[in-house]
Amino acid sequence: IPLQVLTVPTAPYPDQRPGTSGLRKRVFVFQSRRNYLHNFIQSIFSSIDLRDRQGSTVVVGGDGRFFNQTAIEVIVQMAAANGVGRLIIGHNGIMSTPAISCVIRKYKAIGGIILTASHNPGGPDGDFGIKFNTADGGPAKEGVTNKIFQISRTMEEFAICPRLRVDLTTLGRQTFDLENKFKPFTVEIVDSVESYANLLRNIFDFALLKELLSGKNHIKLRLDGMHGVVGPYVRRIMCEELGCPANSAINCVPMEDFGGQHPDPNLTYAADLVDSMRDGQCDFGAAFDGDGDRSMILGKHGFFVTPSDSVAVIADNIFCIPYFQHTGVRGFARSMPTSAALDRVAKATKIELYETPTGWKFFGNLMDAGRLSLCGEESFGTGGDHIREKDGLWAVLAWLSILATRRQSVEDILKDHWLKYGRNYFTRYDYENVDIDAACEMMEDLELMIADKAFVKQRFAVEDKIYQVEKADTFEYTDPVDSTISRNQGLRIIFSDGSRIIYRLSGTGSDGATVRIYIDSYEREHIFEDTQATLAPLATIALKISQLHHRTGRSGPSKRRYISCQKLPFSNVFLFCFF
Ligand code: VG1
Ligand code: CO
Repeated sequence: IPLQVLTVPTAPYPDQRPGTSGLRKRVFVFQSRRNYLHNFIQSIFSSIDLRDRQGSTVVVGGDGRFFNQTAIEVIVQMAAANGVGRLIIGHNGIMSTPAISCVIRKYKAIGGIILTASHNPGGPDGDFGIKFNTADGGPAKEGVTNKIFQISRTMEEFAICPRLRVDLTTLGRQTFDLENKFKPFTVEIVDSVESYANLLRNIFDFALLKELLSGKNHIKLRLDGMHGVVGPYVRRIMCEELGCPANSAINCVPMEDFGGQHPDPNLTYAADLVDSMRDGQCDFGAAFDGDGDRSMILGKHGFFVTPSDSVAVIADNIFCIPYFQHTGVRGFARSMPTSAALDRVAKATKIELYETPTGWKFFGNLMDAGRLSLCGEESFGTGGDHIREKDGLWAVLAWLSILATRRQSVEDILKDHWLKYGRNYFTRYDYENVDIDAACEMMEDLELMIADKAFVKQRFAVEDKIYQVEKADTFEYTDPVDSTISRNQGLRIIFSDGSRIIYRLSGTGSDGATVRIYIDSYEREHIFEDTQATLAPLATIALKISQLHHRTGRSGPSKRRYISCQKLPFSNVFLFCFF
């Protein structure tokens, strides 16, 4: 008997506006508010023109966090009822964000739904999230997310096929007959690791990497999956295919609550990896976030590579990656708060550099227009134009390709880079879960303050240093391809020596507000100093002019972790470990 398609009445919610990357809320919001999930999924489908949706292919997968499975069951029922012809779903409902981007492109899908709150904690008390990616494989652009939000605010009904049940555990095709439909609805459960591995095989020289990782003078790796989605990818690609021993992959079993941790690969939340690298047994380390699109790169003894430096080093050594030997290099890009290390490489190599707002969605147009090959964000996202998402494992293989070609350590490569270009010191302070009104007021007051003409040329003296404001503004971006303007993308104060203080409110939190302060400065000569000490005067200024502590009642950034400097062999490991 054909399955029944129902139209169910519902009431709209006012708060389903997608943030920097999708809708993120506490799990209990999805569980306790009637049809909260259904409403948002219907908004996604309704945002797609019926002609495009009818008979189309859509990809679905998630990072395996709590509620992943429940959400997929609903999405399958709603996709069928909304005219989608074929769903491609990751085995057991699991697929990393970069793999989904790859699969959308491979199957020419009209888009994909990614169930993840990325680096936010999971489990029944954690966060759940839904991202929508479009046909190019990238996060939906603002035009689309605004449309989804508008629809969600007036939602009156949704369509669903309530009796449709899909088996996520068996690879292969399942078909379903629906009432009043000529063609059956198809679900294909795919092994996304294979599609993704195939993509990487065509980008990197796997024979060279295999020699580096398991040949005669092989190096030793430690890869921390942080119980996120990347585990199966690490095991298959790094261990089975490239020959890393099984014990080099740690925390590589995906868990619904990420083992109770933040699956956020930075010095704070991946501190265990950094600690375990201290003994010098391993030459290279990496940690990944929940959905596998970010990674942190470490050298021997836990030598830390900032993401801003990481993308610059990859840019400077880009021809160690065979893919770029074929495609050539079209352009580089970084998000505004990311340090200008990449700019120096772009200038030296005479390659165009774009500065975009925070969020991967801003890179897509440039890539589609053939103007961008490599880009990165300070938040541990790095990637190329092979897909339209940042890609944690890709970044690891990019670094390993450089190591294999140059036969140098991570530390030597980075130090050489600083010697060649000078060094951009960078740090970020996160104040999580602060009062929304206090945060907004602070931003508004700051905006007024820096908009005042008298602010420019103002001088700040801290200890023996004097900083003079050269420029201060609210970052605004005009997309070079379609001229879309994105306003309010963070407040910038730029000093005459090029140092910067940036204030932004995060768009990925689920509770209260998160204030981010980004600080960076450039040094041509003093390149082996301690980051926090070097940036301390600017940090003092940043806190003073915003009165952040006073306004939020905080005495320091979230999850401050003190590491005694003496214990650390390297000067770029910070006093305070935010990252
Ligand atoms: C954060 C990062 C941003 C990143 C975004 C999504 O956004 O700062 O660089 O693109 O997360 O990453 P925000 O608005 O909180 O600063 V992911 O890996 O969470 O999808
Ligand atoms: Co992520």
